[in-house]
Amino acid sequence: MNQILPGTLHDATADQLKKVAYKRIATEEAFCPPEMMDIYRGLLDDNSFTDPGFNTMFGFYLNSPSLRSQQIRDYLTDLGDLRLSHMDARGIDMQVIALTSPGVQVMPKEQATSFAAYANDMLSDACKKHPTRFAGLAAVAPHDANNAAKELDRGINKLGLKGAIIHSHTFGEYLDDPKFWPLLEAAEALDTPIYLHPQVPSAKMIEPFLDAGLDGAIYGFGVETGLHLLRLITTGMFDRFPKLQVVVGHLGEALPFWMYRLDYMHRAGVVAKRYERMKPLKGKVSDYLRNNVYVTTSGFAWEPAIKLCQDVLGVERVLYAMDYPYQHDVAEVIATDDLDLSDDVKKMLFQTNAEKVFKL
Ligand code: 1DF
Ligand code: MN
Repeated sequence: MNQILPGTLHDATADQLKKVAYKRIATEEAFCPPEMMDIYRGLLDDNSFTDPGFNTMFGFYLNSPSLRSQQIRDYLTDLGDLRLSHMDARGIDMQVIALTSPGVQVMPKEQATSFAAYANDMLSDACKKHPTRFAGLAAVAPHDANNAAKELDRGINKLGLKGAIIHSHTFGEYLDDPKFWPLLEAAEALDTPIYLHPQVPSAKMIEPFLDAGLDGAIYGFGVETGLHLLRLITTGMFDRFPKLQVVVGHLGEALPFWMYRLDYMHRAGVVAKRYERMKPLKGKVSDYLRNNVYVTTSGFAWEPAIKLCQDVLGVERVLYAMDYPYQHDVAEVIATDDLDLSDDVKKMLFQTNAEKVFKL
């Protein structure tokens, strides 16, 4: 399979899509209420809010005259015909939609809590209007964890949403901090997955990424989010919440590739009692990756990496995702259709794994 570069294969068209024996369910798709664009504009203009990651990301998407920013602004805010027409043109039967990164996690606590509820109502309405095309994940404000737990319950049980979206760190803090545990506990009790989606690295981490332009989706996102997932494992969050399931995009943000070394060096660290926070776990790092983590193919229409994940995690743990509207080439859909996999495994990848994980 050849690598797909933006601009080269945008030319593939919908008529090149094959008729396939599965539904294509894309599981990491983003939206942004127009009101959140306004809040983000306010943050950009607020001199007392100085998150370098947010400023570079939304300085670009809100202010750049580039075609990419203009289109992404238009596509993000639509939950109707424009989105549906793009799905049709790319052969996507259903999107699992979530508030775009960083969601409410850059807002002050109270605003974050109320805006999450507002966005969830909006997304739930769109899903009810198009029940065969849209499913949604609930936004929550991790920095108000008790209310986040309540909002997740409302999202699942009242609004019909299918999981929680969390955009990695919240003001530089990670979900293994006990202050966030009520949210992990709620997700486990509700038997609903947390989608741990990337965010730009926090102020503490971003400097050497930013000065080379590597802070965003090219690499900083993956480093930040892979680190977050690994912290959840090594700090024992899955021993504490053994049924918790976390969905991670971009093929697990590289952790499946690292699996052997993570097991080896984690054990070396534990045996040597080198770190206070690296305690023995019930299982190996790889056991948690196989039992508590699902990965999606967002941004990775690439056979060697998809096959590695299926190999080391199991075919039931790898789900298709597109990453609309940040990456949505029909050529990538065709490439994923054309993977050298059995019909059964392809149907799991595109359809049935997502149906099980998100209870669609
Ligand atoms: C980008 C990509 C930005 C993704 C995102 O949120 C995002 C990007 C602001 O390409 O700048 O969520 N993504 O998931 O691929
Ligand atoms: Mn994404």
